[in-house]
Amino acid sequence: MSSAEPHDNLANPANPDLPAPTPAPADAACPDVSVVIPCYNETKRLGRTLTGIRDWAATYDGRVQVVVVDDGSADGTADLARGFDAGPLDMAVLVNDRNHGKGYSVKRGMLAADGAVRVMSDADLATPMTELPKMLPWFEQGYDVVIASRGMPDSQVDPPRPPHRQLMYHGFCLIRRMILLPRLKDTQCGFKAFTARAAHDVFEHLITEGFAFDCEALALAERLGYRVKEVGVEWHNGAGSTVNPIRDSPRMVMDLVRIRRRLRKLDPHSIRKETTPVSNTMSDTGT
Ligand SMILES: Nc1nc2c(ncn2[C@@H]2O[C@H](COP(=O)(O)OP(=O)(O)O)[C@@H](O)[C@H]2O)c(=O)[nH]1
Ligand SMILES: [Mg+2]
Repeated sequence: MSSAEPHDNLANPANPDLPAPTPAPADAACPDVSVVIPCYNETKRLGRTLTGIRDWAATYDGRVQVVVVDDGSADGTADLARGFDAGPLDMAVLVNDRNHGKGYSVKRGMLAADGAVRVMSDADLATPMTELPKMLPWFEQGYDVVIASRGMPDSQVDPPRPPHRQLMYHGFCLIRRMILLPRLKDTQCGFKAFTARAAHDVFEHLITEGFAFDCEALALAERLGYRVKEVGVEWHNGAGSTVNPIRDSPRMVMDLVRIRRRLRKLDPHSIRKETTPVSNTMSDTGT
C-alpha cells in the first residue's frame, strides 16, 4: 500500500447496489498514464506544458502518453504539437473538424487514449504533473476517479485569483451544489484522473460539449457506481484563460439543469451491462 492517507468510506450513496471495484494490481503505483489536453488556440501555452509533461515523464517509471486534441484552432496549435520533440512521450495529435468545445474534445481524447490511468489537463498545466503522484495512491484504495481540487483545506492556489474571478467561481459552486454533486467542493479544476474503465463508461455516454462537461462526467461516474475522490492540489493561476465567466456561466447553469434531468432518467445498470471490455485497465488485470 502506498503512503496515501488512511482509507475513506468507499460507499457510494448514489448507488450502493452497483458492483464493488476490483482491487488494483500490486504494481499500480506507476500505472501507464495518458494525459489528454483539449486545446483551443493554445500556441502560446502548449509548448511549455508539453515540456513540463516530458520532464515529468523522464522521472516516472510507467509509460506516459499525451493526446493533444486540437479543437478547431486557427493558430497552428496542431502543428506545434506535431513538431514537438516528444522524447520519452508517446504523442498523439487529434484534430476536430471544427470548434466543438472543451467537453467534446476531452471526450474524444479520453476515448482514444490507452493508458491504465487517463488524466485530462488544461493546456496551461495549472496543476503541475508533480501533483499526479499524490492522486495515484487513491486508485489503489479503490477509487475510480480522482479529481484535483482548489477547494480542499490543503489546496494551494497561487497567486490568488482576482476578486471578480473568485466571485464568479464561488457563485457557480453555490448554484452547482444546489443542482448537482453537493458533496464536491470544486468540480471545475482542469485536472482529473480516471481508471481506463471509468473513463470508457463515463465518456462514452457524455453529451455535454461545453465547460459544464466536468459536472456531467462526475455525476455520471457517481450514477454508474464509480467512486470519486477529491484531492487538494497546487494550482497555478497563470495568464491566458480561455474561459469567459460572464459569457460561459449562464450556459453552464442551463447545462447543469439539463444534465440533472437526463441523469434521473438514466438506468446505470444498462450502461454497466453493455460495457465492452477495456484493455490495459487497472481493474481489468484482475491481479
Ligand atoms: N475557451 C475554450 N477552451 C477550449 C475549447 N476547447 C478546448 N478548450 C480548452 O479548455 C481548456 C480551458 O482551460 P483554461 O483556458 O486554462 O481555463 P481556466 O478554466 O480559466 O483555467 C484549455 O486547455 C482550452 O484550450 C473551446 O471551445 N473554448
Ligand atoms: Mg487555466
